[in-house]
Amino acid sequence: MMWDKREDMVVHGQEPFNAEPPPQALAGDPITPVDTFYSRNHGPIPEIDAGSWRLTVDGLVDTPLTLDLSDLRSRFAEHTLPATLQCAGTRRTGLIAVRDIPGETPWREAAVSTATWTGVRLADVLAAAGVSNDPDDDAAVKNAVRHVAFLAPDVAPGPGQQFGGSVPLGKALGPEVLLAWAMNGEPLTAVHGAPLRVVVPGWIGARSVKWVERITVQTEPSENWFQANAYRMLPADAGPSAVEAGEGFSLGELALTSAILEPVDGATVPAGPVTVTGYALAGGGRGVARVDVSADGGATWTQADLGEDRGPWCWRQWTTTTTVDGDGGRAGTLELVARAWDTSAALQPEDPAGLWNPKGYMNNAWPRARVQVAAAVQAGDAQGRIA
Ligand SMILES: Nc1nc2c(c(=O)[nH]1)N[C@H]1C(S)=C(S)[C@@H](COP(=O)(O)O)O[C@H]1N2
Ligand SMILES: [Mo]
Repeated sequence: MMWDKREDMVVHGQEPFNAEPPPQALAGDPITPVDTFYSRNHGPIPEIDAGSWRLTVDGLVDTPLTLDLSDLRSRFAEHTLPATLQCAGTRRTGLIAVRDIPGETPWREAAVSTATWTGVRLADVLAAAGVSNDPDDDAAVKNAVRHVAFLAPDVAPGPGQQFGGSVPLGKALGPEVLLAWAMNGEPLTAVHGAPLRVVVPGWIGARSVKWVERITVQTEPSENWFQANAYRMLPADAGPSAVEAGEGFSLGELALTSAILEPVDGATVPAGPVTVTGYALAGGGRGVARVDVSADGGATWTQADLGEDRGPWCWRQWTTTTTVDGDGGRAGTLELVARAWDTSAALQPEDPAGLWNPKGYMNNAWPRARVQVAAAVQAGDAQGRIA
């Protein structure tokens, strides 16, 4: 497997490299091993010489900076933080089932993963450049006047542009936003952005710019193709092919979502108790408050047990055991459904139909998995086998 990923990755494309793990691989431990972590790329992966690499900080700053890796390590405090990254296209297959979305990667439920990231706070680097973080300015004021844009060297073939994007200054100054050089305690690999990437927890993965080499403070959001034209929520009747810059609205904070990881859609399970597992992720630093699971298509629900809480920037794994009897002991089909609430009491939308959009972003409808229940073992079956 290319780029040091596990053999059973679901590879959507080699060039650019786009891959997600099989859903079951995300169940259990909230921290995703690096070889299992999804990867989303728009162009060729640059292999950057860390020694000659430099980071430029410019724009509306008092003191423009040029920093190498040892400057970053020596001048700023190191921070480590667990955070989930989620691609805005995750679970696009659920929207494609509503209506086809040509030309976009058919991501399933696993274009989302969690790592502990180590690096320095973007806020500290911006402070060194003289960007004020006046506590008397509230976030709204900071966001209204300034944005922090990131630029990387990889050029995507379609738009023929380097990858970039911005976040409002209020977000950029959050203590959770890192310039990271390590992932799960290991140096970043090329595919995940070595030598340095931005990590913007709680926002769409596209803002966590890999291989970052320039950070610019400016009055307007980034005009980079990947922000002005892509990663936008378009009205359902907009033409997907010729998107004008600025059409629709820019995606930013993630929306509350969840997925079923096990059993997978289409699996066969033996009659009796079945363990259902998944993840739930609340965007923007909110927490996951509750997850319900139904084994009868949503007629009745049980509350799942939430896994370890790794803080507001991380997903929560969940699990529950439900008894399936496969239609009174005979083999049958049933539908598992999950639904999550966040700490603002928002509930995921039930139906993906109303969420459909031409680029297929942000499907956060209730996840469903249809499973076959094998007939219960009959008393007197000497083999004791499940049909
Ligand atoms: N330079 C650069 N940064 C990038 C991208 C890219 O193509 N180029 N893809 C973005 C998108 S859309 C996502 S979802 C995340 C994926 O990060 P990963 O490959 O480490 O999982 O990186 C983001 N950062
Ligand atoms: Mo993404």
